[in-house]
Amino acid sequence: MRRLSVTLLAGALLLGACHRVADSEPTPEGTTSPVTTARNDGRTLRIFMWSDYIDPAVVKTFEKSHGVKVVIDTFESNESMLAKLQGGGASYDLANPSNYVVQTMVRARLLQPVGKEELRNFGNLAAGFLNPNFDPGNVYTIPYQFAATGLAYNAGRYTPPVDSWALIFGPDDRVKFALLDDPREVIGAALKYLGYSVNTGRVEELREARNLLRRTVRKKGFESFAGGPEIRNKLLAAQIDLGQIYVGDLLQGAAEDDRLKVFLPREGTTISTDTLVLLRGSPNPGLARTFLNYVLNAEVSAAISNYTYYGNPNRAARPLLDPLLLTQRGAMPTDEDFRSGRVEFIDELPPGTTPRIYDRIWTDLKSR
Ligand code: SPD
Repeated sequence: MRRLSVTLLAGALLLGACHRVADSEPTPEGTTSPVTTARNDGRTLRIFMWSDYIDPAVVKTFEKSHGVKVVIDTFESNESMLAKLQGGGASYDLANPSNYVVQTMVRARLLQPVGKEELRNFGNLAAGFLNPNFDPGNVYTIPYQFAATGLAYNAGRYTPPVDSWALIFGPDDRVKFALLDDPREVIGAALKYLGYSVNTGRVEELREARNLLRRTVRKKGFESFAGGPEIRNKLLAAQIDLGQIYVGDLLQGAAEDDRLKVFLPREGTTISTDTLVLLRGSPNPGLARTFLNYVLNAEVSAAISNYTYYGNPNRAARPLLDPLLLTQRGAMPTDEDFRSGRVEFIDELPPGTTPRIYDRIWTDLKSR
């Protein structure tokens, strides 16, 4: 069931102006293309996206139908994405930030309105994903996909005795583990283990989390900080016992090897919604909006999630989704998880000292 046929898509496409362009191979995902100059020829769409986050067949279909080339460069954390965009030198049309950095991007004047009125398929979105607190009125974002973050293992190598972050943060030093190379996820996991909010601004709680994390990365079993797909690959290769991972990334691996398992630790965990945004410096905003409308199409949206195993915000896509996505093998948070605060959305930290404390904790950990 890993790949929903993209032939479904053919009838769904807007067959717009068909320029003939794609005479060179698309840049493979997982790399950063060397070309950073803007090409405002209306025929090249450049997207900066989380890795392993789109069905390549969907991209190919768009290229063919529109006679354009789509170049996808990838990143592994919001912070690295922001650093690249704020550093200039890269010209993308679309980017893929999580909810909690959207307002940072607005304040940095990196975004322009997506123009939802022009997106015919905008109405396909489920009401719960409209008008979010991080973007009132959906001026700058469309919701793309979402998932909680869990702990994963390869049952062929290791079976966890408990469903707890204690496997990593507790005193046992025999377990070999990797953590996400993602500050809010790592600090958030420590905060949840300690019984605090993932968005806390309390200095005492953050100090406790920092001390716990310092001890954790000094453990013999700590293997590395890595991106989600890299952690999946380490689990597939049985190189580690446990990995902190975005659930969708793990399920992509479980489709290849059903010994890969994931759970949401009992103390609770993080969740975020990833969005698509139109960058202010977009060389091809018209083509970018055509692509946004394309991914909002029910068949396209379902094909993307059926490939990536991430949660899907598109109401019209729901009947076409692999039923597995509705439960993510027990790793989809329930209403009760949200009500009780067990699973918490990562929110933007209020400007001021708190973001600097998180930054300092992260720099401290990474330098050890
Ligand atoms: N490989 C896709 C990863 C998607 C990650 N979602 C957001 C996590 C925010 N910390």
